[in-house]
Amino acid sequence: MDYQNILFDQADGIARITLNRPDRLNSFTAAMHAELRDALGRVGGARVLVLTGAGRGFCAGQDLSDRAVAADAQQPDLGASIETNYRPLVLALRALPMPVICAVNGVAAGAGANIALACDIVLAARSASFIQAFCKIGLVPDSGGTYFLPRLVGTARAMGLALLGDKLSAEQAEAWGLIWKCVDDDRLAAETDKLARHFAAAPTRGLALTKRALYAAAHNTLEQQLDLERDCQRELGYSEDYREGVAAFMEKRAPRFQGR
Ligand code: T3D
Repeated sequence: MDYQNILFDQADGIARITLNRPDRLNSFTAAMHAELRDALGRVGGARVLVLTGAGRGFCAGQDLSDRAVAADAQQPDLGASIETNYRPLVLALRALPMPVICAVNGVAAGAGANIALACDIVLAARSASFIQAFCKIGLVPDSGGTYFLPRLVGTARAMGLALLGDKLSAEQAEAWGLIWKCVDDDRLAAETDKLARHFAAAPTRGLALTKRALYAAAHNTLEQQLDLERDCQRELGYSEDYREGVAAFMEKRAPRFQGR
């Protein structure tokens, strides 16, 4: 598939997807969703995925010019749009068997904010911001917003963000625990690359199961979680990376993980 709305490349174990409609703050169209789905289907061989945006914004959510209709015209079925596009995107990001870094280079609004929160590690430029813009147009937070927000920042802050739709600065997002880290704008690319290279040389299967176990904790009992940890450890105990990690420790050298 030729990409018109995203950029995609993959090298040295690092896959990168850049939302690429900068004149519309990388807002989502059906075509961009289709390209994203295609690209996410191609990252299987990578050991880390980086998602970012081109230009001054990360993503302004749904392209609203696709939604403006005359007063007497039939309104679009937004449920169908969620079912076809946003829901599969969030689930695909969470299910990927490698860390997903979101480098939030500018404003992340509406579904753009929540797609960022669906990623495993969010780095944001200091000038970036997060806006639950849905309430301003009569919608609910989607793309997992009602799931991620209370879990990440608690109900009181989630309510304020979702009901008011105020701009949350990257610094405040870090202070509240909404994101991993806020970095100076001119450091975002370098910090993202450093993290991506770290993950590309890490024990990928261990990280994949760590991600799965931490997300499962949102709905599991302690007993279920202990069982899951046992099962993960059993599987990883037979991995080449575990053997290499222990050998490197004993030999007092840096490990060479192959992601197997
Ligand atoms: O519909 C469904 O399928 C259901 C799912 C919905 C999911 C959603 O995401 S709903 C929420 C949709 N998003 C929004 O409501 C956010 C709309 N955008 C904004 O509020 C502001 O643009 C921002 C706060 C994000 C940034 O503000 P600012 O002042 O930095 O930039 P700007 O001037 O508003 O935007 C720059 C250009 O991008 C501008 O175009 P122009 O005037 O230069 O020709 C603006 O119209 C365009 N743009 C920004 N966001 C969108 C957009 N165009 C279409 N759709 C957008 N979402």
